[in-house]
Amino acid sequence: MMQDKLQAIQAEAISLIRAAEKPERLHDVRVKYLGKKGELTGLLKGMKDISPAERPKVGQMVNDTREAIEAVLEEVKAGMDKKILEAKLQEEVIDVTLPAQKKGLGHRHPNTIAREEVERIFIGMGYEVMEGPEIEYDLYCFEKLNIPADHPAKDEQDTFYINKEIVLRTHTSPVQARAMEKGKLPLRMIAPGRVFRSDEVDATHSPSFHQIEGLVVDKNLSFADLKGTLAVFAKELFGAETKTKFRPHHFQFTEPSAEVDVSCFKCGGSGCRFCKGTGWIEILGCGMVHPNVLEMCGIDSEVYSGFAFGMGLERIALLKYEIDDMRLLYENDVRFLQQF
Ligand code: 2NL
Repeated sequence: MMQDKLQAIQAEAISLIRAAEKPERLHDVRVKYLGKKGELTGLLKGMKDISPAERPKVGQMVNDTREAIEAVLEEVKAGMDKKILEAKLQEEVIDVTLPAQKKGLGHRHPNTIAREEVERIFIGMGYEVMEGPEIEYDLYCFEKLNIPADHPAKDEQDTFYINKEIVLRTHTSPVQARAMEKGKLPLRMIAPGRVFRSDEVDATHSPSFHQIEGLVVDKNLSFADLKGTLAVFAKELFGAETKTKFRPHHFQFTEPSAEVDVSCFKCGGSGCRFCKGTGWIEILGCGMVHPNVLEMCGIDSEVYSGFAFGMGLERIALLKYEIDDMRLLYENDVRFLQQF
């Protein structure tokens, strides 16, 4: 009787196990037959109705059945696990022969391209590139450049103060004042870098922009040397046909001073939309270094003279690459940057 019952349970359980399609079904079978409230456990609970002499034999039979079901469960489970793993490996296979995803390469900023171009030209003429602090002493930013505390020229540049003596530099001239003070002459240098003015942002202004200034100090330098140098620079930067024009101007640190125009590289000087019909485009300011500046930087102005010039890097970049709004230079939109 008991044996028949057990055999029926075993056959039923095994056929369910064989028919199972996923691990969850196997678990259901385990619970149904071997679990705490399962059928085999139920049989064991009924042992009290069996004569004590029979009990070990029946107990053994129940255990055998349990083990038989267990063995088939394990076997089928192992087969299922293997299949699941194989399917997963198949699905996640990586084709190492597929072409790699291209990494987006960076791009030089138009400001950087323009700065390196200007540097290249002056390095070719024997100039050294020098840098200095963006946070400067008032002394180097104004005083040593012949801009005294109460002078109206200082008003225009009287901008970001850290404290009474320290400012965000308003031009890169202090780099040059420091170089002169070092005393190694003759001096041929350019000073590129970030400068700060309290300007509102618009198409041609920003509170933080870049300058490149140049300075030469030597014996017997004249305005002719300045003119020749900048004429060569303009030809290199805008093309061999470029003409230069010097207009008298005033700067506090140079005397005499001039602003320099180049013939329009778009129309060659006949006048177009680009040069607003004038044929000329202003690119920089310059002059002979004021004797006061030389003296305040420890140079004997009776023995040495110097010339200097300064330009806005953004202005050069906007001109050269025909960009009509300076704000584009600061937005760092790659769709814009990639064009240069
Ligand atoms: C401009 C004009 C200029 C200078 C900068 C200079 C520097 C020293 C001595 C004398 Cl240490 N001069 N720099 C001279 C003339 C003009 O810049 O329009 N810049 C954007």
